Amino acid sequence: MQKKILSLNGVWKLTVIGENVYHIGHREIRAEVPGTIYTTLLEKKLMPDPFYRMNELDATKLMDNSFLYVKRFTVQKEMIKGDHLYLRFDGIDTLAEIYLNGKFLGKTNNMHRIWEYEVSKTVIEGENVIGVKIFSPTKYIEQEEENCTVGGSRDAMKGYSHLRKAHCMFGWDWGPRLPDGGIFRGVSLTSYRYGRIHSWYVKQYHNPGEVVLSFDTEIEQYGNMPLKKKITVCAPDGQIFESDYGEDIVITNPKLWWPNGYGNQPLYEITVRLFTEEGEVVDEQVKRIGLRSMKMKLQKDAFGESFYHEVNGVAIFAMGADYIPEDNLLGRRSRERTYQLLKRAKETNANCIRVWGGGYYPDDYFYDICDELGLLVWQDFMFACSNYELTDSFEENIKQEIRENIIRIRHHACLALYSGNNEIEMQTLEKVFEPSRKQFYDYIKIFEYIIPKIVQKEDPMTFYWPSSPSSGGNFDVPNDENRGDVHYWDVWHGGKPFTEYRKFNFRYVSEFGFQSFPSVKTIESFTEEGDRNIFSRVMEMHQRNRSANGKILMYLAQTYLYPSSFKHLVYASQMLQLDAIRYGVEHFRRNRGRCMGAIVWQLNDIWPTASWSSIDYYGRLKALHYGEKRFFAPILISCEEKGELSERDTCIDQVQQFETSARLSVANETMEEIQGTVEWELRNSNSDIIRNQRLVVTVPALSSEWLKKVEFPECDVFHEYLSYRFIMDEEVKSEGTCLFTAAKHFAFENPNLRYERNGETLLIYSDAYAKGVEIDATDGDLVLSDNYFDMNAGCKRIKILEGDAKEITLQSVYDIDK
Ligand code: BMA
Repeated sequence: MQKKILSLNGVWKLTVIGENVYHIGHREIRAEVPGTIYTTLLEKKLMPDPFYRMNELDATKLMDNSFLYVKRFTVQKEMIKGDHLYLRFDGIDTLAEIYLNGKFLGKTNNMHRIWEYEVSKTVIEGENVIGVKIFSPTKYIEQEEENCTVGGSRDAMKGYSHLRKAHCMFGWDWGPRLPDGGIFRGVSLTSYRYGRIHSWYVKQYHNPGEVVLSFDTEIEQYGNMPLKKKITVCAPDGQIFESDYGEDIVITNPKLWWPNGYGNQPLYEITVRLFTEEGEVVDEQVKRIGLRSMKMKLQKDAFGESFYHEVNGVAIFAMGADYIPEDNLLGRRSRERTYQLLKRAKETNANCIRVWGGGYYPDDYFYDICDELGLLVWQDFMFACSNYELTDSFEENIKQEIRENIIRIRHHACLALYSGNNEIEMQTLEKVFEPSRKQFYDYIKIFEYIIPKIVQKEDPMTFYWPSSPSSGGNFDVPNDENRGDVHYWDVWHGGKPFTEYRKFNFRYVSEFGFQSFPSVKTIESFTEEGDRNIFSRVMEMHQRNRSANGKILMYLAQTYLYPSSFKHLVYASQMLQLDAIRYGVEHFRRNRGRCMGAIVWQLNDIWPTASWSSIDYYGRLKALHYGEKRFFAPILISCEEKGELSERDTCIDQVQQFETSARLSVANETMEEIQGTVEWELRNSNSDIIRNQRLVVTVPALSSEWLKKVEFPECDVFHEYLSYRFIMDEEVKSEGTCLFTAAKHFAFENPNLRYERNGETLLIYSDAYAKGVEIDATDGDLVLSDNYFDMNAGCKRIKILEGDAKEITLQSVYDIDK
C-alpha cells in the first residue's frame, strides 16, 4: 500500500514548567503517549494518588502549571517520498501549541477534535522533534470567566464551559476537580501519494429479503493520477458483496442486527479501497456495520406524543443506564476496562446506554463494544449544565468538533440517536445559571440551528433530539411528562418517597437515580480507619452532591432501623438505592407502550465515591446492579402494592385504616407471546402460607398484562408479606416479595442465614423470610448469578460466575440494627 503510517505513540519526554505543588523541578520525565500528565506523574511516583483522602486538593493546583511534551523520532527516506505528509493528533487535552523541528504548526483548543497538520515541508529524513506545550486549563477558564461570565453547575470550577474540555474534569456532583491534561489519544505521521479516503458514509434501505447499501465516499486527490475505488462487504458468514465504482450494494439474505434481548448482533465488515489504474492500493478504510433500521417514533396519541426507538420495525423498550467518563485520569482508559463495564451492563439485561453530555466523546472501541453487545447508544453532544457564549471562533470550533465526531461514529450499528446536550434547554428556560440575554438566545442557535444542520448533512439517517430532556425544542416544556424524554428527580433531589414514581406516566425516562455508598472495600481504598464515618471530612470530600448524605439518612429513616455500624449503613444505603430504582422501573414497565424507556442515572463512577452508580469505580457491583438484572429481565413480574407506605406518610398520621392490596403485572419484552403460571402467597414472617393463588396467564409479545387486584383486608402488615413469582416451563422466570409497611416496622424473624458451597454453587439457607440477602466475601470480590434478593424460608441456589474468594459472609435487612 502507498499509504505509510509511522506511529508516534510510545515514549515521550514530559516536563512540568515552573515551580509546582509537588516540587518536581525541571526534569524530563519518561511519559507514555497516549497518556496524560496525572497518569504519568502518578506512575513515576512524583505525585500521590489523587483519589486518596484529600490529595485531590493539591492535584487540582498542579493544573495551574504548563507542561511540555517532547518526542524525537526518526523518519526513513521512503516515508517522505510521498507527496503529502500529515502529522495527526487524535486527541489533545486541551490547550496546546505544537511545534515540529522548531516550526510552529498551530494551537489546539478542543479535546474533542482531531488535530492534523500538513508537514511535508517540515519533516526531514533522519531525526525530527515534536514539541507539544500544554497550557493550564484552570488558569484559562479563570481568565475567560473574568472577561465574560458563563454560568454553570456550581459543583464544577467556575467558567468551565469556556473550554471544549470534558466539563466534569473540573468537578461534578459525583466527581472531583481533577482537570488532567496531555496527549490522550494516538499520534501518527502518515504519508499519502496520490490521494486518500477522507471518509465514507453508508445509508441502508431495508426491503423485504434484502438491504440496499448506498455509499457516499469523500476522496481527497493529490495531483491528477486517475484513481478508482472499490467497496467490499464481508458478511458474517464470509459471503462477499462488491461494488467497483461505488454503486449500491444489495445484500441478500440479510442478517439483521438487534439490540440485546431482541436478537443477535451480526456485523458486516466493509472495506473501502482506493487504488491506481495499475492496481496499487493508495488508501484503505475498514469498518463494521450492522444491518438494521433505526428510528425514533414520535407520534401523537391519546396521552401526548410517543417517543421510542424502533429497530427493524420493532418498538423497543429502552432499558439501561447513563454512562459517564470512567476515570478522571484519562491515561487509565482501556478497551478491556470499557469492555468489562459494558459487559456488566449487558448482564443486567440492558439494551441501551446514554453517553452523558458532560464528559468526552468515547473512543472508537466503546462503540465497537456496544455494536457487539447490542447496546443502543443515546449520544449526547458534549455540552452540559451551563450557558455558552457563542462567538465566531467558538462556533467554528464546535462545528468542526461535531462534524468530526459524527464522521467517526456514524457507521456504528449501536448508534440510536444524537442529542444536543444534557439538560441545557430546561435550565436555560428556567434561567438556572442566569444566562445573559445573548446566552439565552445563543442556546437556540447552537442546539437548534448549528448542530442539527451538521447532523442533517453528515448523518441524515440518525435522529437528532435537541436536548435531554426535551419535547422537541423551542423551550417548549422540555421536561414534559407526556412528550419526549424526561429527567425525573423528585425521588432523590426532591426528597419524595419511592411510590412517587407511580404518580407519573412518562414516555421515556432518560435519567432518574438514587445514591448509595460504595462497598466498604472501596471506601477503604481512599480512607484511613478514622475517616470511616460518613460525616468525616474525607468522606464528605468523596460525596460531591451537597446534602446527599443527609438525603440518604432521610430515606433511611423512612425505611430501615438505625444501622448498628458503618458496614450496615453502607449496606442499607445500597438496599435503598435498589428499591428506589425498582419502584421506578417496575412502574414504567407495567405501563409499557405509554412509557418506552428507563435509563438509570448512572452506570459507573469516575472515582471511588458515594454516588448514583450501580457499579463503582473499581467495578464492584452494588445491590442496584443485581436489582437491575432482575427488573430489566425480558420477563418480569412486579407488584403494585398498596399499604402503609403508599397511603400515609408516617405512622403518626391519623389515618387508621389504609388499603392493603396488590396488583400484579407481568411484562413480556420478548418477541413471542408467553404463557405461564403466576403464584402468590400471603405469608407470615416464618414464611408459613396464610392465603395463596395460582393463575395461568398469557402475555402477548412486547406488552404488559395486569392481573386483577387482590385485597388483603385481614393482613397483619407487621407480620405478613406477599411473595409472588412467574413460572414458565417449570422454571421461575421472575419473582419478588413485598411488604405492606416499612421494613423498619416489620417483625423479621432471625433467618439464620447460612450456606453450603459445592464448587461454584452456593446453597443459601434461611429459616424465615429474609429481605435483601447479601452474599459478600472478605477475601475478594464475587460476581454471582443473583444477590441482594428476597427469599422465603428454605433454600436458594446461587451460581458463582467470577471470583475465587472463599470467606463468604451473609446478611440481610434483619441484620441492619444487629
Ligand atoms: C443529572 C445529570 C448530571 C448529574 C445528575 C445527578 O440531571 O444530568 O448532571 O450528575 O443529574 O444530580
